[in-house]
This record gives sequence, structure tokens and C-alpha cells, in this order.
Amino acid sequence: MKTKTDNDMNKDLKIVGMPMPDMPWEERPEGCRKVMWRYSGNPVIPRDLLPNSNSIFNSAVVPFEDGYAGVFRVDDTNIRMTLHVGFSKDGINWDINPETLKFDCDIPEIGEWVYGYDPRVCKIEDKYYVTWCNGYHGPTIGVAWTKDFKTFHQLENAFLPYNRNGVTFPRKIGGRYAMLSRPSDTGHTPFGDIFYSESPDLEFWGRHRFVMGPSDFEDSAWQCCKIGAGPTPIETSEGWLMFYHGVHRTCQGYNYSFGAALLDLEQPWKVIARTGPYLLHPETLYECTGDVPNVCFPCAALHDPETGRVAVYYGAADTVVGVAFGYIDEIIDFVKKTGCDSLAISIGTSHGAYKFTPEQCTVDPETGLLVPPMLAFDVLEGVERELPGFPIVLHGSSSVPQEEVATINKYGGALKAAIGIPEPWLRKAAESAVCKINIDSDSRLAMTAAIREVFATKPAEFDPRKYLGPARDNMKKQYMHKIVNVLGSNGKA
Ligand code: BMA
Repeated sequence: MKTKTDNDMNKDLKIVGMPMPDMPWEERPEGCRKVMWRYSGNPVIPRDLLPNSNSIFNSAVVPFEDGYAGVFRVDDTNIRMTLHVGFSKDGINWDINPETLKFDCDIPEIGEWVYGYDPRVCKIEDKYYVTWCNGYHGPTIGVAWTKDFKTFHQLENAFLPYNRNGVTFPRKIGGRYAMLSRPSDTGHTPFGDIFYSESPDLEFWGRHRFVMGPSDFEDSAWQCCKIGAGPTPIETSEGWLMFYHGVHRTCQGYNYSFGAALLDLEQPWKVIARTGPYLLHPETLYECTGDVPNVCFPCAALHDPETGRVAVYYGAADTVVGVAFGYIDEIIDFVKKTGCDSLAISIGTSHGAYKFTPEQCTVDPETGLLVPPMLAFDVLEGVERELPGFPIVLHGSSSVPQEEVATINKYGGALKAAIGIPEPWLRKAAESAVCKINIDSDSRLAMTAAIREVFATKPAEFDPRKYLGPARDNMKKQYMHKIVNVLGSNGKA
């Protein structure tokens, strides 16, 4: 990938946020082809910045006054999980208060500090909201606000235990405050989906919606065990850009990488696209070694709408804080191009030669042929409406050519009466958003028919070339017919 100039910016993309021309930034290194790259001075926060810190990681920073403020996860040398406030002029060099953050809270049960970790900070209207994993009979989501990073007012916990990774959106959506979270368990949870919840007042949370879960192991293993939202989502004209961590359970333990997803602007539980390959994965010494090896855990992002630059702050190996850079338009492009990008829908097709029995069919008065129940084209049209332009796959689309069935049965076969999908219906599907139609049984029938015919009519034949040749020719005839006459896909490869 080349270095970006102003002219390279995607001018159609609108990014919401306050201008930050002086935010921490370093251009993509020469020869680097990655979508995101690390700051050369990483880690920006060492583990022993404070006199009694064992580690400082998984922390949140925001623009504040003429610099930056942050809430930091500090595990002390008792390995107690605490939160601390810090300030910085440049986002790289930080002054972190050695005293732990104390929340003001009018609710005695809630205000009693047990432990807190993995904070996020999000500016909503005129306040900065801190959400963190708060100990209350197990981990749940604590919520507090501040205007000055000196006094913090703690509200009710957002959810029942057990929950982690509570991340608020920077504005109301559909008239309500909004939060992503990840229900979990008491320990090192081996599962985890991202959910969306709404609140009229940042106290009562409900209308919970499933957003997304881990990927299949075969598709994207770095995110196949559990996932959780990272920094405050960034609003763009393409949707909310949400960085999220994904976990891969290996024989050595959990590995944490991160990727990104695009969520619908007004219904953020609808996922527009998500990364297949990760954006950042533990590779450097400070990510691969530390108190918990192989962890990149993003909790904050600074971005400049004008240039499209983003700096993601992430905890590395549960020990230090690192920064990674990227361009929002390139990240969005990557998310859209590499993610899960097709949908196999079920509208009445099924695998194999035995899709419908004659009893399930009606007789066409003109041709006398058996016609199976109509495919649910209304469902296909509904999916096309909801997901415009989204590629759709149709499985189980063999037509079970009756002449091949007849040949097989004529020469000793015993295929039961079976009806497939009429070819004109496949043509109709091919003209919609369906871009892949899976047909297998028809070629298997063609092959078997040709072989049976040779065996029955030339019983003295023993040369495989003499029956596999006709089998291949008959399959080829079938493929040509499907490509040209049925699917209309000839010349479109
Ligand atoms: C998670 C949280 C994170 C931590 C990660 C890796 O469950 O505890 O704070 O970074 O595990 O240890």
C-alpha cells in the first residue's frame, strides 16, 4: 500500500467527530502493506509508570481541553485491578495520577468499590461517560460521568452480572442512549456475543438486541471463541465503525486480536459487514510476552474526520499500552471486502436427487410434467430488499433431469421417483441477487446414466476409458446446458 496523500482520501465518506489535526500520528512505514500499523515508539505506556503499578493496559483516552485525558487500567503490585486518571498534551506521553480513581456515588450498594477494569470513555452531549467492568457479585458494567476528570459521578450498574466490555455510543440513537456489551460468566469466559441495549436515561437499560457472535472456526479462527466491542464506535456515512476484539482458544491459552465491523447507523444491531482477517494480531515482543501473552485488546480510538486518520489504543499482553494507526476509509474498505460477504438462503431447495415426491407435485396440464411446490421467491425478494446488493447463494438446486433418471433405471438402476427444481425457476433466481447456484446431483446423474448404459449395452467392455469417457462427455453436456440455457452465466467468468 502506498503512502496516502490528500487526493487519495475517499471524498464521499463522511466521518463524524471533532477536528484533531494534531492527534498522535505516524505515516504508514515504507514497504508496509498492512491496513493498520504500529506506532514506532510502542509501547506508549510502560508497565512501571507508577511507583506501585505492575501493569498499565486496556485503557481509554479521549480529547480533553487542549490535550487528552484518560482512564487507565492499573493492576498494582498486589495484582488488584484499579482505575486511574491521566492527562497528556500529545496523546503519547502521559501523566497518570498515582492515586486510584474514586467515584462519588449516592447508592451505597453500588458505590462500594470491589474492583474495576477495562474502562471505556465516551463523550455524550456535555459529559464524559466512563463504562468499565465493575465488580458487583461478579463482573458487570459500571457507569459514571465526569465533566472535568476530577469528580466522577457513579450511576447504577447497567446490567446484572455477569457482563463485560460495555461500550456506549457517542449520541442517542432512535431517541435513546445506546450501549454494546458482552454477557459472560464469572471466570475466563469461553464464549461471548456482542449485544446492543438502549436506555432513556443511562440508568435503565433494555430492548436488548443480538449484534454478532464469534465466527466459525473454519472461516476466521482469530474470532471463533468470543468477541467484544472495543473503543467507542465511530460514526461514518457508511455506518458505525466498531473495532472489536476476537479470541482464539489455542493449546497455550486465549489469543486476542482485533478487527472491525460496520453497524447500521439507526439500527446498530444490524451488521453491514465485519472483517474476515484481523487488523492487528499479537506479533511484537510487547504483545507476545507479558503477564498474559498474545493479547491486543483495543479500548479507545482517536480520530480526525478531516484526514480520516485513526489511532487505536490497545492493551498489549495485559502489561502495557500500544497505539496502532490506520485510515478510516481504508479500514472500512477492508471490512467490506474481506468480511462474511454472502448469504445462503433456504427458499425450498434441498440437497440431493430426492427433493420432492410425485405426491407433493401437481401435473402441468400443458406438458404433463410434474411440478413441485413453488420456491419462496417472496422470501428471496424480502432478503434483496433488506440487504440491497448483498450476494446470495442458492444451495440444493439440481433439477433431476428425468431423461437421465430414465436411462439409469432402464439399464438396471432403481432410482425412486424424484423431482427437482424446474430450470425456469433457477433462471428466475439467477436474474435476482442470487449470484451462485449449487448444482451437483444433475452431473452425478449424467455420469451414472452414461456408465450404466455402457455396462448394459457393452458387457464385454472392461477399459475404464470406454465408460469414463462417455461419462465425462455426458457431464460436460449437462454443464454446457446449465451454463448457457439455464443460468445464463456463459461468458461472465
Ligand atoms: C479478558 C479481560 C481483559 C484481558 C483479557 C486477556 O477476559 O480480563 O482484561 O485483557 O482477558 O487476559
